[in-house]
Amino acid sequence: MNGAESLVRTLVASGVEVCFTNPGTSEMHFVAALDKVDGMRAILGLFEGAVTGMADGYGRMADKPAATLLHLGPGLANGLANLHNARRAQTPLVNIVGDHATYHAQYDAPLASDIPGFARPVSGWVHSSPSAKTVAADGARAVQAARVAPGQIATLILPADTAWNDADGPAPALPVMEPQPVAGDMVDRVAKALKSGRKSAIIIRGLALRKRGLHAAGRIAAKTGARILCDTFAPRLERGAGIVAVERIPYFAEQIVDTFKDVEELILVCAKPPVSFFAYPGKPSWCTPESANIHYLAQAHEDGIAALEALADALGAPKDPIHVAELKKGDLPKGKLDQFSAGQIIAHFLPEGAVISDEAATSGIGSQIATATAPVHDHLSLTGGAIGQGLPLATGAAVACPDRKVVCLHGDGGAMYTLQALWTQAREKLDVVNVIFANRSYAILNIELARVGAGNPGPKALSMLDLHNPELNWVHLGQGMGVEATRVETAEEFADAYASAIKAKGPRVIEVML
Ligand SMILES: Cc1ncc(C[n+]2csc(CCOP(=O)(O)OP(=O)(O)O)c2C)c(N)n1
Repeated sequence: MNGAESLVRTLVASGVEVCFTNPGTSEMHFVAALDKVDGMRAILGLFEGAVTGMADGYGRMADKPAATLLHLGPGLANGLANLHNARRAQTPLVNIVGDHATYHAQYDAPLASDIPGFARPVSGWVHSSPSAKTVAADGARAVQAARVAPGQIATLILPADTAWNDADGPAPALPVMEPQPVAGDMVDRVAKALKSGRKSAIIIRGLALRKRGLHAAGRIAAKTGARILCDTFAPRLERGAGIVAVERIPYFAEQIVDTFKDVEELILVCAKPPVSFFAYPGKPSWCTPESANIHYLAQAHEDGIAALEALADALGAPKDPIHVAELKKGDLPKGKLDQFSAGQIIAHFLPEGAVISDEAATSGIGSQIATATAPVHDHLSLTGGAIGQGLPLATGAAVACPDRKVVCLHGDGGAMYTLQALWTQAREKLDVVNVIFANRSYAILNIELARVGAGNPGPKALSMLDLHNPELNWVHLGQGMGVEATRVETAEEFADAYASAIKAKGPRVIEVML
C-alpha cells in the first residue's frame, strides 16, 4: 500500500467519514486511494472556499471532523476565509494539503509556495509529512489534534512522494481529549457570586448551547434571576419549542454596552467577554462595565455542561428551568414581502429538527424573532465575519444530517462568494432550501459607512455598495448549477414556494425580492 492509501485508511479508522475536496495533480494518489478504501465519502466542491465551508458545516453538526483535500498553497489559500470562520467556530476539521514531491521543492516550480505560512494562522496544528512511512501516524495525530476540546483545525501537508511511496499500513486511532472538568473551587466561587444578589449575566458558548446545558442555565436563572446570553454569532445554538431561550448579544457596540450596563457579575461558560465587532471612532471596544466582576466558570476546553449542572445543584436551583420556549404557530402574513413577513413564513413551515444556516445579514432579524417559538432546531451563524459561509455551511450540515431539513438564509451579496456550493447540493441531492434575500445591496456596509464617520459618501462610494448594475438573477444562477429555483415578490408567493420546498426533498433556491 502507498502512503496515500495508508492515510485514507487511517482517517477512516479515526472516524473521518467524509472528505470535501478540490484536488489537483499533487493529490492524485490520495484521490485514487479513495476508491480503494471503503468508508470515506468524497464530495467535490468547485471552489475551495466552498469546500472549507462545507467541512465547517459538517463538523459543527457531526461533532467530529471531516477532511478537506486541497491543492497546494493556492488551493488552501482559496479556502482560508471559511477556515477562518471554522477556527472562530472551534470546529474540528482536518485539512489534507497536497504538496510537490520533497525532492522537487529545490527547483521552485510554479506551484511551490509557503504552505505552512498559509496554514498557520487558521490551524491549531500544522505538520508536513516527511515520509510515506510516517504519513499514517501523522494522519492519526491530525485527527486527534482536530478533536482536542473544544475543536480546532489540523492541517497535514502531504508531499506527493509521501503519497506515492510504499507505506507500512494504516495507523490506529488515537484517544480523543474530551472537555475537561472545571478547575478546583470554580463552581463554589461562582455560586457565591450568584448568591450575592448582585445583577448577574451568564454568557454561554460551545456544547453548552444545546438542550442539556441550556436546561441547567434555565434552572440557575430560576433560582438567581441571572440572565442567559450567547454570542451574536454563536457557532451552533439549539433553540425553539421546549428549549431554554437565550438572549443573543446584539451586534453594535452601543447596544452591547446597553445590554450589559447593569451587570455586576459576569459568568463566562466557554465564552469570552463581549467586545465590539469593529472599533468605531468615539465608541467603546470593551463592552462590559469596568466595575463588573468577571468569572470564567468554564474555559473553552472545559466541560461547560457539567459546570452549569454543578452550579445549579450548588445553588439549590429548582428542577425545572425558566425561559423554556413554547411552540407558537403564527398566522401566515399576506401582501408585502419583507424580512419580517418572510421570517414568519420561514418559522410557520419550519419542520422539527431543522438546521438553519444563517447568513441573512441585515435581513436576519425577522426570521430570528419568528423562529424563537418554532419547533426545536439548530441555528448556525457566521462566526468569523468572513462572508460567503452560509451556502457551504448548509451544504456540509446537510451531509452530516441527511434526515434533517436544512434551511439556508442568505444575503445576496455574501451568497455570491461561494455559490458553487449549490452545484454540490445538486450533485449530492442534499436537502437544503436556500432562501436568498435579494436587496441588491451590501446593505450592512451602507450602515457601517455612516457609523465609521467616513463623511458624506459620493456616487463612487455608494456604487461600491450597490449590486443593481447588472442585476443578479438567482433563478438563473441556481438553475445553472442544477438546482430548482424560483423568484418571489409577495408574501403569498413566498409561502407557496417555501412550503413546497420544505415538503419536497432536494435542493431549492428561492430568491426573495426585497
Ligand atoms: C470575506 C469578506 N469580504 C468582505 C466583507 C465585507 N462585507 C461585510 S458585509 C458585506 C456585504 C453583505 O451583503 P449581503 O450578504 O447582501 O447582506 P446585506 O448587508 O445586504 O444584508 C461585505 C462585502 C466581509 N465581511 N468578508
